[in-house]
Amino acid sequence: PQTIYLSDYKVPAYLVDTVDLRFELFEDGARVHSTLELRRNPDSDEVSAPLELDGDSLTLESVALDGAQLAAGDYEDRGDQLVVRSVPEQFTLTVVTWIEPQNNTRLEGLYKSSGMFCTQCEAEGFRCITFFPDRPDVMARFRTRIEANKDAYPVLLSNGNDVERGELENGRHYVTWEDPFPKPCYLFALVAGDLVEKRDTFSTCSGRDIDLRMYVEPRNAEKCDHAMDSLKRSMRWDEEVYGREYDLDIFMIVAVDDFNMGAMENKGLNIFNSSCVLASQETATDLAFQRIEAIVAHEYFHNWSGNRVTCRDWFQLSLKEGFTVFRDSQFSADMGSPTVKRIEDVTLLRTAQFAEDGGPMAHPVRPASYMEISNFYTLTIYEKGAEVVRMIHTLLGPDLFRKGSDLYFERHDGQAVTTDDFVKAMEDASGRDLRQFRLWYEQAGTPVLNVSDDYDADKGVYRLNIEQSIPDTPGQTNKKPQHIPFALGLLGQDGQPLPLQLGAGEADAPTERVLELTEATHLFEFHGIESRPVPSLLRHFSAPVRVRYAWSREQLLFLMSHDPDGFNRWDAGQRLAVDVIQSLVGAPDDAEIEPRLVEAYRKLISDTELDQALVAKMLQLPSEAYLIELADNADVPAIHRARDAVLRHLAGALKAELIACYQRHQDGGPYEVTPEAIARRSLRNTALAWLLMIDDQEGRELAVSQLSAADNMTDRMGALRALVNSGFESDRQQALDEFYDRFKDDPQVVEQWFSVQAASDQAGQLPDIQRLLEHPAFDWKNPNKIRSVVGAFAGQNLAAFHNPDGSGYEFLADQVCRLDDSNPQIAARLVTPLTRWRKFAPSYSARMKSALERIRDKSGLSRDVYEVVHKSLA
Ligand code: DPP
Ligand code: ZN
Repeated sequence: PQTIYLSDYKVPAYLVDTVDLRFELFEDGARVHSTLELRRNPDSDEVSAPLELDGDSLTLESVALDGAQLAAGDYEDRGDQLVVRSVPEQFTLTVVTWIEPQNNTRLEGLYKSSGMFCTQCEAEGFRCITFFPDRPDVMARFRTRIEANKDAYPVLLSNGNDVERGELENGRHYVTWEDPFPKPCYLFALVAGDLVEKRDTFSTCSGRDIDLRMYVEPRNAEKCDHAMDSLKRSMRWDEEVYGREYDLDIFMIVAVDDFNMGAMENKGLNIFNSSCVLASQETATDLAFQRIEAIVAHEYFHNWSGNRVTCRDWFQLSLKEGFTVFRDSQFSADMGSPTVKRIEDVTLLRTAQFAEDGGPMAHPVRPASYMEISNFYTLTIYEKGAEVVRMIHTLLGPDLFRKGSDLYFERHDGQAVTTDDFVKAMEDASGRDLRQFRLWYEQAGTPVLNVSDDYDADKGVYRLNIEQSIPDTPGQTNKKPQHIPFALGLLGQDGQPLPLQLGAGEADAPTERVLELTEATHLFEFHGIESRPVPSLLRHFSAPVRVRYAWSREQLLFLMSHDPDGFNRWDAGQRLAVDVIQSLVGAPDDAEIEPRLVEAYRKLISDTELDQALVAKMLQLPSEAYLIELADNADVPAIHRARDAVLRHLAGALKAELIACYQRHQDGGPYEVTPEAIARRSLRNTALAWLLMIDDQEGRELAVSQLSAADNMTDRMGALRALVNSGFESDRQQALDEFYDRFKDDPQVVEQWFSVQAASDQAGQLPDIQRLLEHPAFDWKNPNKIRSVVGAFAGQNLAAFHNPDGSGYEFLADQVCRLDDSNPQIAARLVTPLTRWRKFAPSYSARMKSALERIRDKSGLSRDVYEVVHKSLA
């Protein structure tokens, strides 16, 4: 496969003004009539370039230029391109293609999912529908007529407004849609199916009424309310916080079961993976409720950050994704607890994005090259990209940031632009110089800050020395220092925040500052400090960096109970737990476990003053994945044993407190999805999980009765998970069987049922996983099922996946090879755990490498998997 470089970017040779599409949908295929109004791009210097349109898996039926059919010699069908050598300055091209949505297992372009037709065009799916300049900087106005059998497909949807509908012969009908906003073809969407409609309205800030509609399969009719409410909250929030009003008169959301991604922001017609939009108290956990709210918001926010202003090319993907993730995370913070949301975001970033940034697929937020763009929908583009925008927000402050975003939207509305244009707007609106800051977009790798300090009691001066370095990543060495906002505070011995005087005698010094690091080393002196302070570093995780500082356990315990920054309180607890667990890896079974950790947790569990949502987060031990990320030469089974030993020790020592906590948080009232209620359920289910870790009889009884009494999925799943992970084998099996029996007709719940087993070290050993793959509810064509079994096993059941005999690796390689032919995007994602082979102890890493080599040697490997495997082995 070919590598595509950012430095080769050229403006398109031809522009498309309008696209007129007519879809004839049948059971054995679809005929697509496309009429394009094209003209040469005056900004292109390729004055005599032939017209080249992208295509993929298309059967070409005819081509006409300005109404005259072209003869075979007048054009060339190269399969992946349709080339017309000589065309006038301005012309109409009509292309008819035949496609087979019913056989489309890649789920790119037009395909069928549970009997309905739907599309996924980002990034390069539109070329699987018709020949077209499939690049985001070609923006056109679309008109789409859909024709299908009326009984089977009563609902026919596309982008924009429905302008015409009517009956056709043979029981067929049609609807025509017109989208007044020019858009790139990746935002095109079409849906045809037998769907029920849920309606609502939203009044915008300027008083326009927007028609909101959700389309779902009839069995899901009762699972739309949460998404609809989330949509209205998002629309209001975007008006209030960013001054962005919705533009069309109608906004539609469709749920489909088979979907490669989470959701897609097609103009006026968002298409969602069912698992990211459908929810009811009975079937969705609190986590799912929160995820749905965030994803609905994310896709809605794209209407401005993505659709009105889009990307010039796919190297700029983070322009829309980083900014939109930042926006949705601000929104979620406003809807719930900002501290808890920050903890969740940082957990994901530090566990998974840092791992990506330290691995063979490391790439900058704005990559310089790729083979297959689908492989670049990554944590770096999304999550690190959002952190980069957050740092601009921190450096500018909220008011100047808002000025900058206003300028960005005003200046670039209707354009396809670059990350540089975004930064430029922020610079122009604020007057700040962000030249050095731009390195965040260009340099890959997670910066490391080595922090050391000393205290001069005679002078009352506390010195902080900060050294910055950025590790090498594939293709990048000797990196330049980046511009890093570093928020900090200092705590006095009594736990009080100290004024941070950078000059001696500075009056009214603040107790928190954002230091700006721009050099390889900095020395900061804080004056008027009367005794050695405890530093609270990188508050709110003000930059996506690793901080190394020799914290003592005393300091961490102190921060855990005194830091006014809730995020850093949590972080101190995590660091302490990491330190304790790390010291036990490979230690004898009877090694002593830090008694102060037990006391700290005892205090936490019984703390009814502190925000209970924060307590719930603080009680979660660092995950195995995070411990692996922090380790060199990781021995996963040893890490797993050490973490388990700590968990069991805590559970044993704190049994009385856990039971009291469980009882204190028994919910009397009706089910609610508020931050307080979510925290209560989370605390109760954590207590239960811990009790079952030590096979406690009382815990077992609580779990069994919670399972039968629960009126919501969070509690049901909490009890089921606790039993599945316990040693009570017969309860486990009975609970799983009854659960399945009750929910077998609900795919979203069956997915949870699969993953609770696949992720469990008790119920998810390799033979169990093999059995799940044979289960009648498993479906190789459905990405969610694959993720909930194969993905959960390799990504969450880490000790089983890293079985020393290498069987987990071979299993994953088999599944990747099997999927490579049918759905390469999903296959390439599944490879991820193997790509990290260099992280692990030699005997593991050799086996991982050989599994990768086996995938590499498969014949007819897709471009998607090829890129990931070759880069990982390089
Ligand atoms: N653009 C989508 C999203 O992230 C991904 N398909 O919302
Ligand atoms: Zn997005």
